Amino acid sequence: MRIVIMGAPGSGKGTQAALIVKELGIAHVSTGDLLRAAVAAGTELGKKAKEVMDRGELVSDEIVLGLLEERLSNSGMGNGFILDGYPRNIAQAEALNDLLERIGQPVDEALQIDVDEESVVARIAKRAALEGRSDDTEETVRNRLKVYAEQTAPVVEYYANKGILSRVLGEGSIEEVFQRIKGVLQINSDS
Ligand code: B4P
Repeated sequence: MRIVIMGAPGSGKGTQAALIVKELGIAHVSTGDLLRAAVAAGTELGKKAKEVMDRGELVSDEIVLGLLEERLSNSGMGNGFILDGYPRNIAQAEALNDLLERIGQPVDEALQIDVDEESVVARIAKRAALEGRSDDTEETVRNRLKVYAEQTAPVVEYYANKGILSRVLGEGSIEEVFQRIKGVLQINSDS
């Protein structure tokens, strides 16, 4: 199964992607994690990315596509994958479509997690207190939400037009959201 998971910052996409990966035995490909790894490694790319991430903006399409191509060419993709945090604008959606067509592995499912802004702000404030991620400050989060509305929300329409979009309510506990996702993906872990 090849899945794209989408949602506003704090909607729970990284959290739910990790649970889906465990259930289906597919690979978890998070562009946010790939970027944070580059930042932690102190590479030139990481230094450039950190400045952009700390402002709550999107890192350049070219950099992110390069990281993604590298990751998808690694082993461990045999059972499929879930893309978490990519695509984040229409140009990335089109680049992804071309890339996956080229390797004969098109996306089967696009999953959008819907959460209202108040919940998102509260969740990220909690994570900021626990983890201290440098892009979780109130000002940056506000900008991330703005960038999401302007650039990422149209990607939902892109997958709706392809006929592969499902929407899931992201309110409630992590487990409740996961049960909804399992329903949509028709995962039956009791069988
Ligand atoms: P990401 O790493 O994708 O960060 P995110 O949008 O905050 O989502 P994340 O997956 O981490 O959080 P989640 O909602 O699961 O991106 C970070 C930055 O990297 C971007 O701003 C951008 O600069 C850059 N970037 C990444 N991909 C890019 C791309 N393709 N192009 C360009 N730039 C890119 O969870 C948030 C919190 O909520 C967690 O603490 C979690 O525990 C909690 N939570 C989850 N579900 C919950 C629930 N049901 N109830 C209560 N809390 C819940």
